[in-house]
Amino acid sequence: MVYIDDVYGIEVLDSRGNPTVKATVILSDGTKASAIVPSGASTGSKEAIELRDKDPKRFKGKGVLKACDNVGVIGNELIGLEPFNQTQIDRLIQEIDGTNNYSNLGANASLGVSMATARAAAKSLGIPLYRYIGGVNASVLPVPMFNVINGGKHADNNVDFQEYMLMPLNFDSFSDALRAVTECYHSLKEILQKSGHSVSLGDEGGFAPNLKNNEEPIKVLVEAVKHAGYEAGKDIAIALDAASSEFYSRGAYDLKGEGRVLSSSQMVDYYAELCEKYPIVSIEDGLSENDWEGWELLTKKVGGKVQLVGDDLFVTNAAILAEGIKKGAANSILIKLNQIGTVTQTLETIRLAHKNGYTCVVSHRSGESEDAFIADFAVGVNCGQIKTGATARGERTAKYNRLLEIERELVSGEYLGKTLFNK
Ligand code: 2PG
Ligand code: MG
Repeated sequence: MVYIDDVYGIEVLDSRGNPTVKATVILSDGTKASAIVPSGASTGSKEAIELRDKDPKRFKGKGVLKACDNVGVIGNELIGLEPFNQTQIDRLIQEIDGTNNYSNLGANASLGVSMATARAAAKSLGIPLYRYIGGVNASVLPVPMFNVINGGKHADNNVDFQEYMLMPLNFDSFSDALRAVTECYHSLKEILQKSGHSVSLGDEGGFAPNLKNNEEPIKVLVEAVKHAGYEAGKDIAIALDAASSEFYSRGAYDLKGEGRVLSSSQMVDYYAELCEKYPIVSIEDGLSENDWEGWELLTKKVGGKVQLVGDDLFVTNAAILAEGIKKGAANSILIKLNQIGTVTQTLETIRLAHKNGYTCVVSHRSGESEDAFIADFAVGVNCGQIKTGATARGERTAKYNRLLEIERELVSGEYLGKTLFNK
């Protein structure tokens, strides 16, 4: 029998230079595997708790030494157990914490152990992580939501919407699709440079120029797609993450970059208008996590033809997603493991979404690391979409490069871009 022999956590750094948890699991057969937990900037208020030390003398209070200790606390209860029953391990982690949002031990501790255990189990069996997660069924390479213009909390510019993304649809393989959007990224850089804009990068590898308003980046993207030799709407479509909870205050949407404040229904009309004018196939967090009525309205108005993704709204939480399903809010969910705290709970949320016809988009956080767990995870759950930034900055390319390797391994892996939005 192979069992868990040792578990420990160390404090490492994420892509913003903030400390984060790296958990390591060692098995009795000598297998050693680690996982690094990511961290968000525009977080949903109901996310599982990220434990920070709050010691002002270290990393301006952002240290995670307590969470690293808690990796050991969880580990003590796991030693002697087989690593292959992920559900049992994750249930135990939930029990040890004893709350429903990891406010005791921290979701950075729980998730670190959960991911490192899955990785150790796969390694011990000699199979890739995506195969361990998805079994023989794991075969779909995800369509990237490729974030090329960053605004909101992820950049130092005047753009209110957080993410302007390209989705390569009309391609036969993941590698062709990735090449195409990367070519658009380079075209975009040229266009921005020519018009005198900054090409400094935001947190997720996209450019962060100051532009006239929130529509301007969409126009520039359409131009970049054309410049790279592709057809916007046919080959490559556009996706947005407004992350609007960040600019929702006192019941309205304060578009500071445009100097206007919109009501919820005006915001819905604004999106409907943008979808008429541009080839937009997906909008994430178009409305605030506290504006359920707005979500219902938007879903009624454009949900028939546009993917509406709940991120801050659902926080990868099955109970909150169930509410949304009942209300008819959104038709898709963003999947971030650290919003909920374990691999098993994440898989439960994905099952609930799929059962109810909601699509799932596996996602990075704006604070990331070289860990490419989500690349394997997206293939393992066959969800068909991944959001992991631009092909710049090593923590983003780590995921794309891992997917390229998986594509090679799968040989007959499917890329479903052509059918994703035309079933
Ligand atoms: C989002 C994410 C990732 P953050 O809002 O979707 O792009 O950002 O990790 O800052 O929450
Ligand atoms: Mg988001």
